[in-house]
Amino acid sequence: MALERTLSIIKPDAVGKNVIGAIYNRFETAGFRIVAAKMMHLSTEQAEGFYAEHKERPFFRALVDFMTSGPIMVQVLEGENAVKRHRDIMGATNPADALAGTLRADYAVSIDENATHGSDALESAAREIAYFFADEELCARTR
Ligand code: IDP
Repeated sequence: MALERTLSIIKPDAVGKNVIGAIYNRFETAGFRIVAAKMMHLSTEQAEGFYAEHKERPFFRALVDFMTSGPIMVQVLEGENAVKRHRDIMGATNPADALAGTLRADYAVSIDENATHGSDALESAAREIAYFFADEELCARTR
């Protein structure tokens, strides 16, 4: 297995529920190391840019409105097979389909407000990490 980095977002609904620490605990328990993190309140332009691949989808405007409705926590997780393992920890996009014990089963209420984001492939992880963090903001976790 390869050491990978993936982009994680705790979305406005989960930040509003005050479960940042609970979610970080899941990440650390799973063996991920957080190598960068920041709280942000996205502008409309930032949210539109991040989700540009979805701009023709019917839910795009609602998604941008939701993602700008409050602060988010953005972090880079590092670990073995991080992209896929983080997606497994999050659970299905629609919380109604998410397996018990996943973040979306525990913290999301609907497909529109589904608590977390995670990169879906190594290529998108690299692009999404660069969208939010400069190279020098990524910290080596060697201890
Ligand atoms: P993902 O977040 O599980 O990778 P994507 O298909 O990339 O799912 O969609 C991005 C986000 O857009 C989802 O997390 C969800 O918030 C929203 N979304 C996706 N599909 C729908 C839908 O059918 N209705 C409403 N919102 C959706």
